[in-house]
Amino acid sequence: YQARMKWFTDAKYGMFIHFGLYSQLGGVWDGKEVDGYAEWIQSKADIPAQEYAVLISTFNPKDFNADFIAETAQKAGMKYIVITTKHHEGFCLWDSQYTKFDVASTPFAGRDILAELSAACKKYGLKFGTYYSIIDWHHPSQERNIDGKDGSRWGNIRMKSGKKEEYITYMKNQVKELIENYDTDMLWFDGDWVYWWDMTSGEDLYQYIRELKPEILINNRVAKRSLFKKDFGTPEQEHPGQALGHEWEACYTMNHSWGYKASDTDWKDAETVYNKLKDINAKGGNLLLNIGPDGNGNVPEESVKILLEVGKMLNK
Ligand code: FUL
Repeated sequence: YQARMKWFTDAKYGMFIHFGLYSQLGGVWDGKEVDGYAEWIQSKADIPAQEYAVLISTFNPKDFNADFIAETAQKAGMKYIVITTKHHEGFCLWDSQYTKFDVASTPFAGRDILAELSAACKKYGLKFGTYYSIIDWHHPSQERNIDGKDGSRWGNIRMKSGKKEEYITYMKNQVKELIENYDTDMLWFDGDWVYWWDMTSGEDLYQYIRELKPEILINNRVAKRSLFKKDFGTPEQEHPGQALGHEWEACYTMNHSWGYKASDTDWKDAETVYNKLKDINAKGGNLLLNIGPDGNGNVPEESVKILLEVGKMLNK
């Protein structure tokens, strides 16, 4: 455990990238500003899945520049990058042979975002990680919670009876693609809170991945994060006030959304970010700091500025 964790504990600072179909919307649906995280817009605005899925016909982030992103991360003092390969919306950022709801079905087919980013990470000496959501608002195994019994709308989307095994096979096949085709160093799961995902499912998935790639790192959201401590904890938009008995990584946004949100210009300043990083590191944690490229693939200028300023402060 210690040996495979070494690069992570040494790293201290990494970049999170939230990128998906939602990036095109920038937090606006039907001409209206939608409250909350921009990557949650399908749930927040209660958009029917079929209507949302049309967004694949316009996904064309031609300005996406993996080299620029990795170079910026490196200049910022970051040592790894984690990108959302499939967020709750279910859209896959790579050409997966297990679904058509992927980048290969968009005008951007032909370019391989994950291959470009994985290669750029190698070029700049960064580790490469992949976020993968357990809940999936598009997969046919799951259905929208209409009566509200299991919680709020799409968020706690229901598993259809008898469909869980089929979905687990889908997840395992996809995770295998991420490992075999993109040489990912870390699997960053999310959505483990949903009622149908239990410890048994989480531990089984963890074991499956561990055997596929023994040295890979897996976050605690693969299972129930409050119970599961391996390989590292994932406090979100907050962090513990003291060292914990296990490894952890706090993730934070620079404004108030993970996915690109045009209206959200309330950025933390460089000093705030720097102090957060130092405080987290002093307590034994890593900081995973987010950027949300827009639908064209451009990283908001303000966030690039903050990253580079913090990088300069670290170099002093
Ligand atoms: C949360 C997700 O629901 C958010 O959209 C975001 O990805 C954050 C890092 O994790 O649980």
